[in-house]
Amino acid sequence: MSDRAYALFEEQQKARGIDLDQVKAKLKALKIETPSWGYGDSGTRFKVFRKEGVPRDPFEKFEDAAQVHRLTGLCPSVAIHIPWDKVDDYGKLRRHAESLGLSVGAVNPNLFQDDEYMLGSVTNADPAIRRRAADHLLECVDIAKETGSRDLSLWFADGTNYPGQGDIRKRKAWMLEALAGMYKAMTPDMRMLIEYKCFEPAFYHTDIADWGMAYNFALKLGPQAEVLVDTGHHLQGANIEHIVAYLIDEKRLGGFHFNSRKYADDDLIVGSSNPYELFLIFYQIVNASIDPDPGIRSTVDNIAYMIDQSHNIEAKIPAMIRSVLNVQTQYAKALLVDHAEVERAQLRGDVLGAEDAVRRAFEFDVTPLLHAVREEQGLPLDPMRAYLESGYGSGILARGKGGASW
Ligand code: PSV
Ligand code: MN
Ligand code: MN
Repeated sequence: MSDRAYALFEEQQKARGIDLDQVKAKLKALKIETPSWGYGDSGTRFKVFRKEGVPRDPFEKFEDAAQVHRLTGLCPSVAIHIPWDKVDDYGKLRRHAESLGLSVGAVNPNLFQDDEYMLGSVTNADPAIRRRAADHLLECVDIAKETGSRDLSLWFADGTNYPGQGDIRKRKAWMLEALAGMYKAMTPDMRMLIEYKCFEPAFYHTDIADWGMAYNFALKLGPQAEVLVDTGHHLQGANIEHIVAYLIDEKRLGGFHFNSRKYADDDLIVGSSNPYELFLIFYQIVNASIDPDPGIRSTVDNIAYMIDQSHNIEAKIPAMIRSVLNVQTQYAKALLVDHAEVERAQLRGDVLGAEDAVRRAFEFDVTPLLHAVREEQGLPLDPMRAYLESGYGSGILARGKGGASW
Protein backbone atom coordinates (compact mmCIF):
# COMPACT_ATOMS: atom_id res chain seq x y z
CA MET A 1 0.00 0.00 0.00
CA SER A 2 1.45 3.27 -1.05
CA ASP A 3 1.92 6.43 0.99
CA ARG A 4 -0.56 7.96 -1.42
CA ALA A 5 -3.31 5.58 -0.38
CA TYR A 6 -2.72 6.47 3.25
CA ALA A 7 -2.61 10.19 2.49
CA LEU A 8 -5.99 9.93 0.78
CA PHE A 9 -7.41 7.91 3.65
CA GLU A 10 -6.09 10.45 6.15
CA GLU A 11 -7.59 13.33 4.24
CA GLN A 12 -10.94 11.56 4.05
CA GLN A 13 -11.01 10.78 7.78
CA LYS A 14 -9.74 14.23 8.81
CA ALA A 15 -12.60 15.77 6.89
CA ARG A 16 -14.94 13.69 9.07
CA GLY A 17 -13.21 14.90 12.22
CA ILE A 18 -11.62 11.52 13.04
CA ASP A 19 -8.33 11.76 14.93
CA LEU A 20 -6.20 9.14 13.20
CA ASP A 21 -3.38 9.36 15.74
CA GLN A 22 -5.81 8.24 18.41
CA VAL A 23 -7.18 5.51 16.16
CA LYS A 24 -3.67 4.24 15.50
CA ALA A 25 -2.78 4.28 19.20
CA LYS A 26 -5.87 2.20 19.95
CA LEU A 27 -5.06 -0.26 17.20
CA LYS A 28 -1.54 -0.66 18.54
CA ALA A 29 -2.91 -1.40 22.00
CA LEU A 30 -5.25 -4.17 20.78
CA LYS A 31 -4.39 -7.60 22.21
CA ILE A 32 -6.06 -10.81 21.17
CA GLU A 33 -5.39 -14.07 23.00
CA THR A 34 -5.17 -17.22 20.93
CA PRO A 35 -6.18 -20.64 22.30
CA SER A 36 -3.64 -23.45 22.63
CA TRP A 37 -6.32 -25.85 21.38
CA GLY A 38 -6.62 -23.94 18.12
CA TYR A 39 -3.16 -25.21 17.17
CA GLY A 40 -3.99 -28.87 17.75
CA ASP A 41 -6.07 -31.27 15.69
CA SER A 42 -9.79 -30.97 16.07
CA GLY A 43 -12.81 -32.27 14.29
CA THR A 44 -16.49 -32.88 14.42
CA ARG A 45 -18.27 -35.86 15.90
CA PHE A 46 -17.87 -37.44 12.49
CA LYS A 47 -14.11 -37.33 12.17
CA VAL A 48 -10.91 -35.76 13.39
CA PHE A 49 -8.60 -35.26 10.42
CA ARG A 50 -5.00 -35.75 11.52
CA LYS A 51 -2.75 -33.04 10.13
CA GLU A 52 0.98 -33.13 9.61
CA GLY A 53 3.00 -30.65 11.61
CA VAL A 54 0.55 -30.30 14.47
CA PRO A 55 2.22 -29.54 17.83
CA ARG A 56 3.05 -32.63 19.85
CA ASP A 57 2.86 -30.95 23.24
CA PRO A 58 1.91 -27.63 24.90
CA PHE A 59 5.42 -26.28 24.36
CA GLU A 60 5.10 -26.64 20.61
CA LYS A 61 1.65 -25.05 20.71
CA PHE A 62 3.29 -21.96 22.20
CA GLU A 63 5.91 -22.04 19.44
CA ASP A 64 3.19 -21.93 16.81
CA ALA A 65 1.35 -19.19 18.68
CA ALA A 66 4.60 -17.19 18.75
CA GLN A 67 4.54 -17.14 14.94
CA VAL A 68 1.09 -15.58 14.96
CA HIS A 69 2.28 -12.90 17.39
CA ARG A 70 5.57 -12.31 15.55
CA LEU A 71 3.75 -11.53 12.31
CA THR A 72 0.67 -9.70 13.59
CA GLY A 73 1.98 -8.08 16.78
CA LEU A 74 -1.47 -8.74 18.23
CA CYS A 75 -1.32 -11.98 20.17
CA PRO A 76 1.07 -11.88 23.14
CA SER A 77 -0.79 -14.46 25.24
CA VAL A 78 -2.09 -17.99 24.83
CA ALA A 79 -5.00 -19.56 26.72
CA ILE A 80 -4.45 -23.05 28.06
CA HIS A 81 -6.93 -25.88 28.65
CA ILE A 82 -6.35 -28.38 31.45
CA PRO A 83 -5.76 -31.35 31.14
CA TRP A 84 -5.13 -30.90 27.38
CA ASP A 85 -2.15 -28.73 28.32
CA LYS A 86 -1.17 -30.61 31.45
CA VAL A 87 2.57 -30.46 32.09
CA ASP A 88 4.70 -31.54 35.05
CA ASP A 89 6.13 -28.09 35.59
CA TYR A 90 3.97 -25.05 34.85
CA GLY A 91 6.84 -22.75 35.77
CA LYS A 92 8.72 -24.30 32.88
CA LEU A 93 5.77 -23.65 30.54
CA ARG A 94 5.64 -20.07 31.74
CA ARG A 95 9.38 -19.60 31.12
CA HIS A 96 9.06 -21.21 27.71
CA ALA A 97 6.24 -18.78 26.85
CA GLU A 98 8.31 -15.84 28.06
CA SER A 99 11.33 -16.94 26.05
CA LEU A 100 9.08 -16.69 22.98
CA GLY A 101 7.83 -13.22 23.91
CA LEU A 102 4.51 -14.63 25.11
CA SER A 103 2.67 -15.10 28.37
CA VAL A 104 0.27 -17.77 29.53
CA GLY A 105 -3.27 -16.41 29.27
CA ALA A 106 -6.56 -17.69 30.63
CA VAL A 107 -6.61 -21.08 32.31
CA ASN A 108 -9.60 -23.16 31.14
CA PRO A 109 -10.63 -26.08 33.33
CA ASN A 110 -12.01 -29.06 31.46
CA LEU A 111 -14.93 -30.84 33.07
CA PHE A 112 -16.46 -32.36 29.99
CA GLN A 113 -14.40 -35.27 28.76
CA ASP A 114 -14.25 -37.78 31.59
CA ASP A 115 -16.67 -40.71 31.70
CA GLU A 116 -17.60 -39.78 35.25
CA TYR A 117 -19.07 -36.49 34.02
CA MET A 118 -21.65 -38.04 31.70
CA LEU A 119 -24.46 -36.83 33.96
CA GLY A 120 -22.74 -33.61 34.94
CA SER A 121 -19.62 -32.43 36.72
CA VAL A 122 -20.22 -29.73 39.32
CA THR A 123 -23.97 -30.33 39.00
CA ASN A 124 -23.84 -34.13 39.16
CA ALA A 125 -26.26 -35.65 41.68
CA ASP A 126 -23.37 -37.70 43.10
CA PRO A 127 -21.50 -35.66 45.75
CA ALA A 128 -18.24 -37.55 45.12
CA ILE A 129 -18.27 -36.53 41.46
CA ARG A 130 -19.11 -32.95 42.40
CA ARG A 131 -16.15 -32.96 44.78
CA ARG A 132 -13.83 -34.25 42.08
CA ALA A 133 -15.00 -31.54 39.70
CA ALA A 134 -14.63 -28.84 42.35
CA ASP A 135 -11.09 -30.08 43.07
CA HIS A 136 -10.23 -29.67 39.40
CA LEU A 137 -11.40 -26.06 39.56
CA LEU A 138 -9.13 -25.50 42.56
CA GLU A 139 -6.26 -27.21 40.73
CA CYS A 140 -6.74 -24.66 37.93
CA VAL A 141 -6.47 -21.77 40.40
CA ASP A 142 -3.12 -23.23 41.51
CA ILE A 143 -2.02 -23.58 37.90
CA ALA A 144 -2.96 -19.94 37.26
CA LYS A 145 -0.76 -18.94 40.20
CA GLU A 146 2.18 -20.83 38.69
CA THR A 147 1.66 -19.56 35.15
CA GLY A 148 1.02 -15.98 36.27
CA SER A 149 -2.41 -16.01 34.61
CA ARG A 150 -5.02 -13.50 35.61
CA ASP A 151 -8.13 -15.09 34.14
CA LEU A 152 -9.87 -18.37 34.83
CA SER A 153 -12.24 -19.03 32.05
CA LEU A 154 -15.05 -21.43 32.87
CA TRP A 155 -17.33 -23.36 30.60
CA PHE A 156 -19.47 -26.24 31.80
CA ALA A 157 -21.01 -28.86 29.57
CA ASP A 158 -23.38 -29.65 32.43
CA GLY A 159 -26.99 -30.04 31.45
CA THR A 160 -29.63 -32.65 30.67
CA ASN A 161 -31.11 -34.22 27.58
CA TYR A 162 -34.63 -34.93 28.79
CA PRO A 163 -37.27 -33.39 31.03
CA GLY A 164 -37.00 -34.84 34.51
CA GLN A 165 -33.47 -36.15 33.99
CA GLY A 166 -32.12 -33.74 36.59
CA ASP A 167 -33.41 -31.40 39.24
CA ILE A 168 -32.80 -28.04 37.62
CA ARG A 169 -32.99 -26.04 40.83
CA LYS A 170 -30.75 -28.38 42.79
CA ARG A 171 -28.25 -28.24 39.96
CA LYS A 172 -28.34 -24.45 40.09
CA ALA A 173 -27.43 -24.57 43.80
CA TRP A 174 -24.61 -27.05 43.14
CA MET A 175 -23.25 -24.83 40.40
CA LEU A 176 -23.16 -21.85 42.72
CA GLU A 177 -21.50 -23.92 45.44
CA ALA A 178 -18.70 -25.00 43.08
CA LEU A 179 -18.18 -21.51 41.70
CA ALA A 180 -18.12 -20.03 45.20
CA GLY A 181 -15.46 -22.53 46.30
CA MET A 182 -13.29 -21.58 43.35
CA TYR A 183 -13.93 -17.88 43.81
CA LYS A 184 -12.73 -18.10 47.40
CA ALA A 185 -9.46 -19.72 46.31
CA MET A 186 -8.62 -16.97 43.78
CA THR A 187 -6.08 -14.28 44.58
CA PRO A 188 -7.40 -10.69 44.58
CA ASP A 189 -5.98 -9.96 41.14
CA MET A 190 -7.58 -12.99 39.47
CA ARG A 191 -10.84 -12.96 37.55
CA MET A 192 -13.40 -15.66 36.99
CA LEU A 193 -14.92 -15.43 33.52
CA ILE A 194 -18.18 -17.37 33.30
CA GLU A 195 -19.08 -18.63 29.84
CA TYR A 196 -22.62 -19.58 28.89
CA LYS A 197 -24.04 -21.65 26.06
CA CYS A 198 -27.64 -22.56 25.41
CA PHE A 199 -27.11 -26.05 24.00
CA GLU A 200 -24.61 -28.79 23.26
CA PRO A 201 -23.59 -31.30 24.42
CA ALA A 202 -26.82 -31.26 26.42
CA PHE A 203 -29.90 -30.62 24.34
CA TYR A 204 -32.76 -30.15 26.79
CA HIS A 205 -31.29 -27.76 29.33
CA THR A 206 -27.83 -26.42 30.05
CA ASP A 207 -27.02 -25.32 33.60
CA ILE A 208 -25.56 -21.98 32.45
CA ALA A 209 -27.60 -21.43 29.32
CA ASP A 210 -27.43 -17.71 28.71
CA TRP A 211 -25.80 -14.44 29.67
CA GLY A 212 -28.46 -13.70 32.28
CA MET A 213 -27.65 -16.88 34.19
CA ALA A 214 -23.91 -16.24 33.95
CA TYR A 215 -24.46 -12.66 35.09
CA ASN A 216 -26.59 -13.77 38.01
CA PHE A 217 -23.88 -16.18 39.19
CA ALA A 218 -21.29 -13.42 38.79
CA LEU A 219 -23.39 -11.02 40.87
CA LYS A 220 -23.77 -13.58 43.63
CA LEU A 221 -20.05 -14.36 43.65
CA GLY A 222 -18.58 -10.87 43.74
CA PRO A 223 -16.70 -8.28 41.69
CA GLN A 224 -14.00 -10.67 40.48
CA ALA A 225 -16.57 -12.72 38.58
CA GLU A 226 -17.60 -11.57 35.12
CA VAL A 227 -19.33 -12.88 32.03
CA LEU A 228 -17.59 -14.31 29.00
CA VAL A 229 -19.39 -14.00 25.67
CA ASP A 230 -18.59 -16.73 23.15
CA THR A 231 -20.06 -15.53 19.87
CA GLY A 232 -21.10 -19.07 18.90
CA HIS A 233 -23.14 -19.79 22.01
CA HIS A 234 -26.46 -18.09 21.33
CA LEU A 235 -29.76 -19.04 19.80
CA GLN A 236 -30.10 -18.03 16.18
CA GLY A 237 -31.01 -14.40 15.78
CA ALA A 238 -29.72 -13.31 19.19
CA ASN A 239 -28.54 -9.72 19.22
CA ILE A 240 -25.05 -10.25 20.61
CA GLU A 241 -24.07 -6.59 20.49
CA HIS A 242 -27.04 -5.78 22.69
CA ILE A 243 -25.82 -8.34 25.24
CA VAL A 244 -22.36 -6.80 25.02
CA ALA A 245 -23.64 -3.26 25.61
CA TYR A 246 -25.81 -4.42 28.50
CA LEU A 247 -22.99 -6.29 30.24
CA ILE A 248 -20.56 -3.41 29.79
CA ASP A 249 -23.12 -1.08 31.29
CA GLU A 250 -23.40 -3.43 34.27
CA LYS A 251 -19.57 -3.52 34.41
CA ARG A 252 -19.59 -7.31 34.12
CA LEU A 253 -18.31 -8.03 30.65
CA GLY A 254 -15.06 -9.89 31.26
CA GLY A 255 -14.17 -11.16 27.83
CA PHE A 256 -14.95 -12.80 24.53
CA HIS A 257 -14.43 -16.05 22.78
CA PHE A 258 -14.55 -14.95 19.17
CA ASN A 259 -15.46 -17.35 16.40
CA SER A 260 -17.87 -17.41 13.51
CA ARG A 261 -20.93 -19.51 13.02
CA LYS A 262 -23.78 -20.00 10.64
CA TYR A 263 -25.79 -22.71 12.36
CA ALA A 264 -24.64 -23.77 15.80
CA ASP A 265 -21.36 -23.55 17.74
CA ASP A 266 -19.47 -23.90 14.46
CA ASP A 267 -16.17 -22.46 15.78
CA LEU A 268 -15.16 -21.19 12.35
CA ILE A 269 -12.66 -18.47 11.49
CA VAL A 270 -13.70 -15.21 13.16
CA GLY A 271 -15.54 -12.82 10.87
CA SER A 272 -15.82 -15.35 8.06
CA SER A 273 -19.59 -15.51 8.22
CA ASN A 274 -20.90 -12.22 9.55
CA PRO A 275 -18.25 -9.50 9.76
CA TYR A 276 -20.94 -6.87 10.29
CA GLU A 277 -21.92 -8.51 13.59
CA LEU A 278 -18.31 -8.35 14.73
CA PHE A 279 -18.15 -4.70 13.70
CA LEU A 280 -21.34 -3.94 15.64
CA ILE A 281 -19.91 -5.63 18.74
CA PHE A 282 -16.87 -3.38 18.47
CA TYR A 283 -19.08 -0.37 17.82
CA GLN A 284 -20.69 -0.93 21.24
CA ILE A 285 -17.30 -1.37 22.86
CA VAL A 286 -15.81 1.75 21.28
CA ASN A 287 -18.94 3.71 22.17
CA ALA A 288 -18.57 2.63 25.82
CA SER A 289 -14.85 3.50 25.78
CA ILE A 290 -15.76 7.21 25.61
CA ASP A 291 -18.38 7.02 28.36
CA PRO A 292 -18.01 9.66 31.08
CA ASP A 293 -18.25 6.93 33.77
CA PRO A 294 -14.69 5.76 34.56
CA GLY A 295 -16.09 2.39 35.72
CA ILE A 296 -17.45 1.73 32.25
CA ARG A 297 -14.17 2.81 30.66
CA SER A 298 -12.21 0.52 32.96
CA THR A 299 -14.55 -2.40 32.12
CA VAL A 300 -13.79 -1.80 28.46
CA ASP A 301 -10.05 -1.59 29.14
CA ASN A 302 -10.13 -4.95 30.87
CA ILE A 303 -12.07 -6.93 28.28
CA ALA A 304 -10.14 -10.08 27.42
CA TYR A 305 -10.37 -10.61 23.67
CA MET A 306 -9.84 -14.29 23.03
CA ILE A 307 -10.26 -16.51 20.03
CA ASP A 308 -12.03 -19.84 20.44
CA GLN A 309 -12.07 -21.67 17.17
CA SER A 310 -11.14 -25.07 15.91
CA HIS A 311 -9.82 -25.99 12.53
CA ASN A 312 -11.14 -29.22 11.17
CA ILE A 313 -9.94 -28.97 7.61
CA GLU A 314 -7.90 -25.80 7.33
CA ALA A 315 -4.25 -25.22 8.23
CA LYS A 316 -4.13 -24.04 11.81
CA ILE A 317 -1.60 -21.22 11.96
CA PRO A 318 -2.86 -19.35 8.87
CA ALA A 319 -6.44 -19.85 10.07
CA MET A 320 -5.49 -18.21 13.35
CA ILE A 321 -3.77 -15.36 11.53
CA ARG A 322 -6.90 -14.86 9.42
CA SER A 323 -9.10 -14.66 12.53
CA VAL A 324 -6.83 -12.25 14.31
CA LEU A 325 -6.61 -9.97 11.27
CA ASN A 326 -10.38 -10.06 10.85
CA VAL A 327 -10.81 -8.92 14.45
CA GLN A 328 -8.30 -6.13 13.90
CA THR A 329 -10.08 -5.02 10.72
CA GLN A 330 -13.51 -4.78 12.33
CA TYR A 331 -12.09 -2.99 15.36
CA ALA A 332 -10.39 -0.50 13.03
CA LYS A 333 -13.67 0.16 11.26
CA ALA A 334 -15.53 0.61 14.54
CA LEU A 335 -12.92 3.20 15.55
CA LEU A 336 -14.05 5.27 12.56
CA VAL A 337 -17.64 5.70 13.78
CA ASP A 338 -18.45 9.34 14.41
CA HIS A 339 -20.32 8.98 17.70
CA ALA A 340 -21.34 12.61 17.83
CA GLU A 341 -22.96 12.28 14.42
CA VAL A 342 -24.85 9.18 15.57
CA GLU A 343 -26.00 10.98 18.71
CA ARG A 344 -27.20 14.02 16.77
CA ALA A 345 -29.25 11.78 14.51
CA GLN A 346 -30.67 9.93 17.53
CA LEU A 347 -31.68 13.18 19.20
CA ARG A 348 -33.56 14.44 16.16
CA GLY A 349 -35.21 11.05 15.70
CA ASP A 350 -33.44 10.48 12.41
CA VAL A 351 -33.55 6.71 12.17
CA LEU A 352 -31.95 6.43 8.74
CA GLY A 353 -29.32 9.07 9.54
CA ALA A 354 -28.24 7.19 12.68
CA GLU A 355 -28.09 3.87 10.88
CA ASP A 356 -26.15 5.46 8.06
CA ALA A 357 -23.61 7.02 10.41
CA VAL A 358 -22.86 3.61 11.91
CA ARG A 359 -22.85 1.63 8.66
CA ARG A 360 -20.68 4.14 6.81
CA ALA A 361 -17.76 3.35 9.13
CA PHE A 362 -18.10 -0.33 8.24
CA GLU A 363 -17.90 0.47 4.56
CA PHE A 364 -14.51 2.20 4.65
CA ASP A 365 -11.55 0.26 3.32
CA VAL A 366 -9.15 0.31 6.27
CA THR A 367 -6.28 -1.40 4.44
CA PRO A 368 -4.18 1.82 4.19
CA LEU A 369 -4.71 2.45 7.91
CA LEU A 370 -3.69 -1.08 8.92
CA HIS A 371 -0.67 -0.97 6.64
CA ALA A 372 0.41 2.31 8.21
CA VAL A 373 0.03 0.88 11.72
CA ARG A 374 1.99 -2.25 10.81
CA GLU A 375 4.71 -0.23 9.17
CA GLU A 376 5.08 1.94 12.25
CA GLN A 377 5.32 -1.21 14.37
CA GLY A 378 7.91 -2.82 12.14
CA LEU A 379 5.52 -5.61 11.17
CA PRO A 380 4.96 -7.15 7.76
CA LEU A 381 2.23 -5.25 5.90
CA ASP A 382 0.60 -8.53 4.93
CA PRO A 383 1.11 -10.96 7.85
CA MET A 384 -0.61 -13.83 6.06
CA ARG A 385 1.65 -13.58 3.06
CA ALA A 386 4.67 -13.20 5.30
CA TYR A 387 3.69 -16.41 7.09
CA LEU A 388 3.19 -18.35 3.87
CA GLU A 389 6.57 -17.15 2.61
CA SER A 390 8.35 -17.75 5.91
CA GLY A 391 8.82 -21.49 5.48
CA TYR A 392 7.64 -22.10 9.07
CA GLY A 393 4.68 -24.14 7.83
CA SER A 394 6.89 -26.55 5.91
CA GLY A 395 9.50 -26.65 8.71
CA ILE A 396 7.00 -28.03 11.22
CA LEU A 397 6.01 -30.88 8.93
CA ALA A 398 8.99 -32.73 10.39
CA ARG A 399 6.87 -33.16 13.52
CA GLY A 400 4.86 -35.68 11.53
CA LYS A 401 1.22 -36.61 11.98
CA GLY A 402 -0.76 -37.41 15.09
CA GLY A 403 0.12 -34.42 17.27
CA ALA A 404 -1.99 -33.12 20.10
CA SER A 405 -5.70 -32.91 19.65
CA TRP A 406 -8.16 -31.08 21.80
C1 PSV B 1 -17.41 -24.87 24.48
O1 PSV B 1 -18.18 -24.93 23.32
C2 PSV B 1 -16.26 -23.90 24.32
O2 PSV B 1 -16.69 -22.73 23.70
C3 PSV B 1 -15.59 -23.63 25.65
O3 PSV B 1 -15.01 -22.35 25.66
C4 PSV B 1 -14.54 -24.68 25.68
O4 PSV B 1 -13.54 -24.42 26.62
C5 PSV B 1 -14.04 -24.59 24.24
O5 PSV B 1 -15.26 -24.46 23.50
C6 PSV B 1 -13.25 -25.73 23.74
O6 PSV B 1 -14.01 -26.90 23.68
MN1 MN C 1 -15.76 -20.83 24.12
MN1 MN D 1 -18.00 -23.13 22.06
